[in-house]
Amino acid sequence: MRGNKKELADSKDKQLENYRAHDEGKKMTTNQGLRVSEDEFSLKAGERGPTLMEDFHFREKMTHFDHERIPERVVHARGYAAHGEFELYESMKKYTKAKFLQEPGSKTPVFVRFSTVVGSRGSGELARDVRGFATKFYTEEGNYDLVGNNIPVFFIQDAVKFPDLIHAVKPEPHNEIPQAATAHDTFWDFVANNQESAHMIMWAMSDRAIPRSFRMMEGFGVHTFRFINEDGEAFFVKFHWKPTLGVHSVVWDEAQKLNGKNPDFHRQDLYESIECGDYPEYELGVQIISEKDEFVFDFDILDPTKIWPEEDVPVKIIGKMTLNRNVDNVFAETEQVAFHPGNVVPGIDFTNDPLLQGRLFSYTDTQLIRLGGPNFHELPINRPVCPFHNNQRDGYGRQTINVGRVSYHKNSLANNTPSLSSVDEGGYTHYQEKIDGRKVVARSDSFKDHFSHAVLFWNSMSEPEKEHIIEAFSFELGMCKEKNVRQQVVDMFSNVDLELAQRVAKNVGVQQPVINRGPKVKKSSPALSQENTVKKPDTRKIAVLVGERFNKNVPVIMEALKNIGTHPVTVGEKQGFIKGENGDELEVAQTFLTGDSVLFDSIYVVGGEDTSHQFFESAAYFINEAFIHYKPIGASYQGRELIEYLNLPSNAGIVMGDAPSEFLEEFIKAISEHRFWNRKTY
Ligand code: HDE
Repeated sequence: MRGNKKELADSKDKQLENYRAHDEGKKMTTNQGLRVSEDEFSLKAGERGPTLMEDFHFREKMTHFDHERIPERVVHARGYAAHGEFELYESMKKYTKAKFLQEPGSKTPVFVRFSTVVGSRGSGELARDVRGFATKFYTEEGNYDLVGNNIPVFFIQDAVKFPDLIHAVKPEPHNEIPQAATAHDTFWDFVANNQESAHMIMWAMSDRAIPRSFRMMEGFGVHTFRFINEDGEAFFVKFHWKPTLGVHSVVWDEAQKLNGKNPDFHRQDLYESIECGDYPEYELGVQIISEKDEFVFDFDILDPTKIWPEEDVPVKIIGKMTLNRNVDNVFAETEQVAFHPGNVVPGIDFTNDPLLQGRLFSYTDTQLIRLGGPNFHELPINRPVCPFHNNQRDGYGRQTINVGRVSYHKNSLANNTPSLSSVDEGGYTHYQEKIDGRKVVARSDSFKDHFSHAVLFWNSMSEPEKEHIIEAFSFELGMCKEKNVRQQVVDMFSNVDLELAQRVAKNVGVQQPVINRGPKVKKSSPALSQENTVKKPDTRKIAVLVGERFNKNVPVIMEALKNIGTHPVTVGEKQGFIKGENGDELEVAQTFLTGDSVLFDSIYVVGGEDTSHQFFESAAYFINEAFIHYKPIGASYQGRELIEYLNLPSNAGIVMGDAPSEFLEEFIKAISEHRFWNRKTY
């Protein structure tokens, strides 16, 4: 397909339209097209008699139902996806010939699936875990998949260890406990005995592992890939997605409560944001290292447990992805999408990162069992938007009807077609890297430093982030029953920071290490700290606690909050309408039973003149929760009295005021801040 810009941007949606079925208003039929006259009672021998085998409608309906489930993904089972488009800002011609990265302003349709790694398909979404961030670009040269995570490094350096890592982190096999959690003995036993995981563990214990929203997390390609330009020149490249809303997280207590209050919190947030036009946006960045600089760094640039510090290798922003359409059907699209880091286009190639090399095998292999055969590329969500022709044939569920008798290469009967493409015609050629070595089962010496970047990460954290990491380690190890495992992990992380290890040791009842044998790294990377991220109020959800005879300014303030792009939601005692002091009405969207402080970014307490004691009790619970989670709290009118009555131990992030414009200015600033870590909560 060599269409114009607009056509390319719409091409995936148009293609999917051919497969959509609109059942509403139609007659019910069997899968054979036969109209159905009865769908409530099966065919029986007499009204109270047994069901008859000849009831083909019953048999078909039940058989289909019996086969509805497919195996969940062995990792990343719990996920949610959306459609969108990627727009290029700046041509990458100098570095790559990939067509979708040539012309500024060009748009490519994309499909993105976010996921947790460890839990089953129905698990809570606020697990402390890595998040998958997989993007399929439907380019005119075929599908390009950037199958990344929200953490830029990985636990292991060689794919051969992946099954071990996953066996260790999944629920323990003798009792299948715990679900969607790393806080158990086998995981931490793996960590202590496979110390290449040190850097990744620092990230996993940080706030990055409990994101506020899929819309507020970064994505990383993790591996070092290769760009190749028209002249055949190659560059090393790392990919980054940077959310325009910044990188934000929840606190651990909140995450645990959210899993109960709303285990769908992240998918609902994504779904509703797209439905209401708050389209999530991520800028695509690349870090590029030229081939001649391969060995100038004090780490191996192919090691997936290392980052390329942004201060040393700047991230060049080259385009923006906008997610603007929810799926029509979660199974057909989100569940059946098949990503593969090996789906590349001319101008993008692999490196010898041994983790990446192993992934190139695993993804097709897993799709074969998960999607039931070799034809999963024909599923609508997986089809490229450009034509595809080859001599592959048959297999379960084959849909394409290949016409003609030739299904082999080379041939004379079909003029030797499908024919091959030269490089100039877009034929893919692998980069001709020169390799000289012996076949060995080994790890390169340059991969043997496991702690320098773990220390770099620790050095880059702000004080509150460090506290959160210490708490996370203390929670996770605190859940391990084997003292020996706790001790080994504490000893391991004394190589990162002695105080970190000592404080965790104290919390989990093991001996405090006394020496740091780790590398002496002084460097830090400010880009790693969430303290330095983008802070704005956009799309934040505010619970407005409101009661009967509310102040006349309340609707005015709510309107103003809406106008700046936040989402105020009324929370009260009962659903239905309440009246203001001047007769205005407000509809209560959520009650104290259905809503909860953890579901909101901030709360605004206004109350009313006729609120009951029960209202005050429930509102006090909301306020206390928001307070211990460091959230901005606003209060006006009767709400101020309540805050004063509660006598909270700190007023950081608490904005009080009755005059709408002054109050709003301060409150909006507080909402942008997201959390007030300097608040004393005891
Ligand atoms: Fe994956 N990974 N992975 N992974 N991965 C899968 O493929 C695997 C790794 C990632 O939303 C599986 O279709 C191996 C790194 C994402 O559908 C499987 C290794 C990164 C997703 C698989 C890794 C990822 C997967 C399971 C070590 C970040 C979800 C189901 C060498 C760069 C994609 C599937 C989606 C899924 C194998 C490591 C990202 C089994 C062997 C590193 C986002 O094939």
